[in-house]
Amino acid sequence: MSSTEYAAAPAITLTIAGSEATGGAGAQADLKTFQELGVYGVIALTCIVSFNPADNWNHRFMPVEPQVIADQLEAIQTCYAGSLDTVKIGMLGSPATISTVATALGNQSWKNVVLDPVLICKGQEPGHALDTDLALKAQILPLATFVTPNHFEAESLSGISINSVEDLTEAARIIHEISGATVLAKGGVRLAGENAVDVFYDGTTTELLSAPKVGEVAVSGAGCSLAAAITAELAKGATPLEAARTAKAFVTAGIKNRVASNAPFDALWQGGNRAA
Ligand code: PXL
Repeated sequence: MSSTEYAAAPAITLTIAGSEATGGAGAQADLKTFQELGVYGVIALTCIVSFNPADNWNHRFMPVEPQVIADQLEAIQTCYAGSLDTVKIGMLGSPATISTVATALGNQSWKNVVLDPVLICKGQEPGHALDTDLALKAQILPLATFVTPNHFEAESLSGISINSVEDLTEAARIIHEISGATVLAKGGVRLAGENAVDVFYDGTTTELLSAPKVGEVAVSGAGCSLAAAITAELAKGATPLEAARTAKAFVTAGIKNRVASNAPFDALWQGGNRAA
């Protein structure tokens, strides 16, 4: 089914993610992407991020109590037992949240577990971020069927430094070996050249997904929307490679039609395809 056709009974698609108040990233981006692509989105909220305009737009980070995260997931998983088999995981933000989410994920079987391995939130205390990285790698990465690291996350997960598409391809291979998951490693604007290049690797197929860069400045919500679009397409039955291609086109259209704000970065518009 193409992304513009809507099923009579939409696929239920869960995101476990944080709120980013200005609407560019996080659960807001996920839900808008799900709606655009014709799946029924539900959210378990893990944290609330508020940019601080008075402090260089750093993130103020407020975790949701682990019990409240567990409660949300209990409600969702009970409501949709038997019909929910696709989940996207975004920002978790703390080791306690990661344990709670890992436990809830273990309570049922899943067809698609799409992990956007959000490792660093600007303004978080670095020691705390390291604990979070280790917990994510130990407890969530092994559950993932599809993982979408950006340049920084791909370096962290693979342990190699990435300065070229060849390096990014090697990192995608290493992350696949570690996790068993299909990998879409994103070069975005971080690698030199005219194109934003992402590398797809599923253990057999390597494919470069390339689109002309739209400026040289990263846009808020691109990573979240890409992973959410992959999630929506997988929920509708696309293959991982088809899902990655559709998601890349969705994000490219969203960046072309981005929303300006007074923050130093624009926000991706999930309705970008409608303007095309
Ligand atoms: O882009 C990563 C991201 C994910 N989730 C939340 C965020 C951000 C970045 O701002 O705030 C909640």
